[in-house]
Amino acid sequence: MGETEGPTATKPIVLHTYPLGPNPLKTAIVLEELGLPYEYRWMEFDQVHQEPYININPNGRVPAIEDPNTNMVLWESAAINEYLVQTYDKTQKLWALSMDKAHGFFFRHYEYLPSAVSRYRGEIRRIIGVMNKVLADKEYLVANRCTIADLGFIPWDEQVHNICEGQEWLQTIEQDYPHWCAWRRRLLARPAVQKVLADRAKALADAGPSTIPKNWEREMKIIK
Ligand SMILES: N[C@@H](CCC(=O)N[C@@H](CS)C(=O)NCC(=O)O)C(=O)O
Repeated sequence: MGETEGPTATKPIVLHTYPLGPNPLKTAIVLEELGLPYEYRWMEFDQVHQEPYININPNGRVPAIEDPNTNMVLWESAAINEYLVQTYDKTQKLWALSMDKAHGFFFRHYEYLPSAVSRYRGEIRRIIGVMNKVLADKEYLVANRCTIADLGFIPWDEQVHNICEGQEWLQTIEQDYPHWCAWRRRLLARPAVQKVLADRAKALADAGPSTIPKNWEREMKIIK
C-alpha cells in the first residue's frame, strides 16, 4: 500500500481519560501503534461529568481528544480511531473500513437485575463463540493484518474474566474457543498494547481507591 498525503503530528495529541475506563484504551492503543506523540489528561470519575471537561465533551464520557496539529476536538472512541487513521496512518497500517464492538453488556443499571446480568454474561459467551468461528481461518478480522477493527476489542475483552468470574464455561475457554484465545494473545503481545495497559495499571495504582466511583458498590459486587 502506498503512502497517503496528510498532516504530521508534531505536537502531542491530548487524550482525556480516567484510569478505570476501557474505551479510552482503544484510543491510547491506536496512538501508540501509530507512533503519534500524545499525552494523557487523567481525571477522576466525577470530573468527567463536570466543567471544564464537559466543554470538550458535553456527553460527559471519555475518551475525548484535542489535536493541536489540526485543531480537532473529538469524542466517541470509534470516531476518534477513524479520525486518527484517516489523518495520520500514512502507510495504512491500521486502516480498516469501519470498526465495531461485538459484545455489549450492561452492569451499570440503577437496580441489580440478576436476569440482566445473566443475559449479558450469556451474550459475552455467545459473541466469543461468533468471534471464534470468524477467526478460525484467519489471524486478524480484516485485511490479513492487525487493524483498528481488532484493536477496538482489546479493552472490553480484558473485562471478560472479571465480569464472567465464576462462570463454568470460563474453565474450558482455551479448548472451546481456541481461535479467539489465540487472537487475544496475538493482540496482547503487541508492544503498543502492553505499553498502554501498563500505563493504565500505573494510573490505577497511583489513583488508589478514589478511582472507584462512590456509588459503585453494586458494580463491584457483580465483578467480584
Ligand atoms: N460510545 C462511547 C462510550 C464512552 C464511555 O461510556 N466511556 C466511559 C468510560 S469506558 C465513561 O466515560 N463513563 C463515564 C460514565 O459512565 O459516567 C465511546 O466509545 O467513546
